[in-house]
Amino acid sequence: MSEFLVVQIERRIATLTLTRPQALNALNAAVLRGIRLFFTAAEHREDVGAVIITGDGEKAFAAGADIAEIAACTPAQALELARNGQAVFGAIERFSKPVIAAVNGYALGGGCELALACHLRLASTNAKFGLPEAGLGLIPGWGGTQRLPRLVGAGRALELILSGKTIGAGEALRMGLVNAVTEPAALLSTAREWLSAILTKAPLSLAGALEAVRKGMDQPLDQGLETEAEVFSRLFATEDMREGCAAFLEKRKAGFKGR
Ligand code: CO8
Repeated sequence: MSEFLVVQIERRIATLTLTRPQALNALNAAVLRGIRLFFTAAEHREDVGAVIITGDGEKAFAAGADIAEIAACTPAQALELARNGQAVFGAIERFSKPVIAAVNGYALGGGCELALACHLRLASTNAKFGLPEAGLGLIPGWGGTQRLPRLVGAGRALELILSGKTIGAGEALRMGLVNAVTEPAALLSTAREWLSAILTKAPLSLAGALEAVRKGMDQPLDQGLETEAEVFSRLFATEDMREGCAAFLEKRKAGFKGR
């Protein structure tokens, strides 16, 4: 997959760890390729029901795109790099199973954009977020100018993008950039607890909810409601919907099969 990624799968939760700590897990072409390969394969793997993305070491989730790799790019090469990274992060966003970023340190530039492409974000108390690209003569190029305003509003997004400042986990929580903050030692166990609870739900409901929210974010309200109705009605053709409702009525635990 990539020499800079490690995957562990336990009880249907895959943990994808960026392992380039000597460069603070900076995202070079090999790392991006590995992430793309992982998500392409994991979409069809029955032993993967959800994913955690985290960084090796105590210092960084990912300190951004590899600056050494992008520094010499021409505009045409930069366009290709931007589109490639956007496609990889888009594959995470469109993944049909829940993905949590477990942010264990610096999440800067492309690292912050990687976290933004995940469905949920959990930060340790030592996490630091920022989009410092303007200080490099750049702007965010892997979705930061689009996903951050959708998540926290244009004003707060521009505050981070224009200033390039780094914020801590507490401020990230207050502005809605992350879902929750934990002690560093509890980061992965908390992410696993969240996902274990989520994985008790019907898999097609999880996929449908991810689809409806993702599509609806880019649609006017009336179209978003149509998307919701379409996904909602589609679930009535599933065995799991019959099972879930029957289990409730029979006062027993549902046994979902993902169909
Ligand atoms: N790229 C390459 N190497 C990096 C990066 C990076 N983004 N970040 C850190 N490193 C390397 C350092 O060069 C250093 O290597 P070495 O030991 O060989 O000198 C090692 O990691 C450790 O880093 P520091 O010594 O700098 O560690 P500090 O604790 O002093 O500082 C910081 C930590 C504050 C995180 C600091 O490393 C830093 O500022 N890093 C860069 C952060 C940044 O600017 N990120 C944004 C990059 S641009 C981007 O992400 C654009 C995304 C869109 C791309 C679109 C395609 C064109």
